Amino acid sequence: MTRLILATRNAGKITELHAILADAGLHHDLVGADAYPEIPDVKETGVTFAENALLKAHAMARATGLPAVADDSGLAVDVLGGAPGIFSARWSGTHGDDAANLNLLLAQLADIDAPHRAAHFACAAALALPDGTEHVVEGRLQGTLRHTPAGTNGFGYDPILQPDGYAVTCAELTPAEKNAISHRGKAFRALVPVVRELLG
Ligand code: ITT
Repeated sequence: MTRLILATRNAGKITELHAILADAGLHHDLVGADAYPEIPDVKETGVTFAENALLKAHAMARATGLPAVADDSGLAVDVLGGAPGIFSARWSGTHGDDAANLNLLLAQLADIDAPHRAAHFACAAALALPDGTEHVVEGRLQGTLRHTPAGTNGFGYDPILQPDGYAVTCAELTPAEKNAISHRGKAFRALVPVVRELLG
């Protein structure tokens, strides 16, 4: 079975990616970046989700000699001109502090009423092979930001993003319900045929 590295150390993403890729019929040996603790994190120097996803996938493919997929994702808020965007994981200054990031964003938007609270999750899904072959696709989930968090599922900004057409937040959806409509689900389902074509 071909090994495919999931080039991320974000536990929330890894859980979702296992489910999304298995549901899409990809039966490769999926291994998270945590299996390679000696490989340093790549600096996210790109200015788009696609650039950063490719950076992460190429770094892992080069270091392991194995094909790798990576996810770069975030929350883009209309009234903030698309921020936090690629800075979503480090918005409060501490990388990966989900609670601090969410609370800072809520404080910044405290005076903004519902009609102006549109936002979307974005995800770039990249595949890189050790020979430099690459492919990247993107997915989005459009919604509105709540004033107070609700729900305990998921991770990151899930408790405050209410998808359009739903009365609950992403953190109140089951994992399967979120994966069916999410930015990550859309992007990685679009990447699966490319993985199959290149890896068999
Ligand atoms: P890796 O680089 O190791 O993959 P990371 O957490 O640093 O992990 P990103 O740079 O792509 O990943 O940042 C993604 C951030 O965007 C994440 O920390 C969340 O705050 C937010 N985010 C992305 N997808 C999300 C989702 O499905 N639900 C909630 N928040 C999400």
